[in-house]
Amino acid sequence: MCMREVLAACRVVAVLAAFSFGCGGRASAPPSPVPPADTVTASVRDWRRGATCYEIFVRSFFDSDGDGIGDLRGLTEKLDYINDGNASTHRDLGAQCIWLMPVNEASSYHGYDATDYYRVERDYGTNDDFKRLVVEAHRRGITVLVDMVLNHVSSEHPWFREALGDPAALHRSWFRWATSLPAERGPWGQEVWHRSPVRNEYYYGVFWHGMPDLDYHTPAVREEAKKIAAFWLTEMGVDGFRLDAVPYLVEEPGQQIGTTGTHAFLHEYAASIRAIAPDAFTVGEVWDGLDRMLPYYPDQLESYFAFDLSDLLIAALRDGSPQALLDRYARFQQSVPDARYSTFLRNHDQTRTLTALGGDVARAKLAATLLLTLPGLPFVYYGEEIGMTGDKPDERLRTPMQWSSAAGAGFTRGTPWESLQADWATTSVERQDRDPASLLDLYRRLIHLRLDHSALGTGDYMALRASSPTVAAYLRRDGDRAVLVVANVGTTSAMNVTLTTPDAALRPGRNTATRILQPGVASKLVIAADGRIRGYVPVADIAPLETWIVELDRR
Ligand SMILES: [Ca+2]
Ligand SMILES: [Ca+2]
Ligand SMILES: [Ca+2]
Repeated sequence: MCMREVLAACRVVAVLAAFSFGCGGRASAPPSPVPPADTVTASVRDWRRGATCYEIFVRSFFDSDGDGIGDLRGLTEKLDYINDGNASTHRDLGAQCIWLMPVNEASSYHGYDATDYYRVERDYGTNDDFKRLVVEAHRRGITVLVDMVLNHVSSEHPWFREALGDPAALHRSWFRWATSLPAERGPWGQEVWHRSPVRNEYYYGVFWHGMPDLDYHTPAVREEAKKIAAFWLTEMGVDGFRLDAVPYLVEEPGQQIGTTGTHAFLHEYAASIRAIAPDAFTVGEVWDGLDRMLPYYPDQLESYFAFDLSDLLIAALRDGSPQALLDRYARFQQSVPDARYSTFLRNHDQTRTLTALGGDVARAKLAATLLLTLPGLPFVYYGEEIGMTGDKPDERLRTPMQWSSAAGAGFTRGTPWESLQADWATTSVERQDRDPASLLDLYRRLIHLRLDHSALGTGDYMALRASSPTVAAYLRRDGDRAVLVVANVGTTSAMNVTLTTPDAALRPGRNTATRILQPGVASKLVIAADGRIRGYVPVADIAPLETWIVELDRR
């Protein structure tokens, strides 16, 4: 999907015009009555505790048969790279879950335009290949999420072909039609009513003419969406879904984004999933700021991606200024029920992290360190862990995984479906695998650290005031356990930086401060009777882009 361009356009409009008609829309209140907020079951919480997820584009991950296209058997072969299922080994990435971009049969290479929701994309293999992948993932403790695109189908989908050809067709009411061209434009000013190629009429498609929107006012469409979810949960064995473009699901007169109808449908859809699979996890794409995300809680999907935090994290590294990032995390923690938000650096619609950071690996390391020590459920986009690069167009954000310096980057023994990035021979898993200074090694250590330290995995969050504007400092606390992170996002050393909390942070007493990612100790931290941290200097000199992650231990 090309969501990025449209939303980028939206933001420009909003900023330039200083008002936001249409763009982003006015978020409606969630439907009432509201059932109990806590719909997350204990076992769902279990796999999420300290977990990191890994986003995969199957077409680009690993090709098992030499046709140049990544496939499900290839992904199954590479599962040990993601997680080998053995808690005592740390040479795997350690991810506890995978999100697969669409795997259903579709028109386009990316899969966001389904032609058959009940069949795996034939380039990727068969339904049985998918079931074997799920069995092998589960054997390793990996939760499997698949992308689910409900807003629209491909214009090649049989439902739409039939409805287009015959006004009396069974699926006619599954789409929206008009006999004359409506004046209505889309949320970012685009054409949304498209001329039928077969008769004098128009149909609605918010993204483009090749993706007609389904009409969720039609009860049979809502039932079909639930049936598709049931199929993937019970027949195919998945553990949940990443839901594409959820704000656009249900149109109402004069309103296309975040409508009351959309919230009502998400509520109905999530309830139907819970009835089938109480532990299923759902994470939605609401590409907007925190305030526009909040109406999607507490009783719709479990989680949503925090685009705000992603943008602010990249900006903090670019600008050498972390304050806005730290403040926004605090707002997320305060506003989102039970920390039900998902974090990431970049996804398949965005310039890759290393490219966004000007190719500076030290900055990419610090970005990973912040992402994986801050709260939320973090997602890592495949290849990010080795510093793969890529910029628009979309295909270049989704290039084949660079496994080795062998021909085809070890991705295929044939010709890759999309050409490799120019640095494929030097930036690879093989090159970084045994290098303790590599980005890959850092990702592995951080992901395992998050799993092993409950303060990082599930602890609360408190930002500290630092005397230097380039230093990010925060506490993660879980009961008596506490981890302090101090990072210099600037390009010069931060000398004798003092840290302070406005409120009580820890129990009174003396704490040792031991570094947990590298060897080393920071100064002792003495907490006075009021529990505040005052003028604490953990270390005399924090180098540019250096982080101190220290475990505080009360003695
Ligand atoms: Ca293949
Ligand atoms: Ca392992
Ligand atoms: Ca729609």
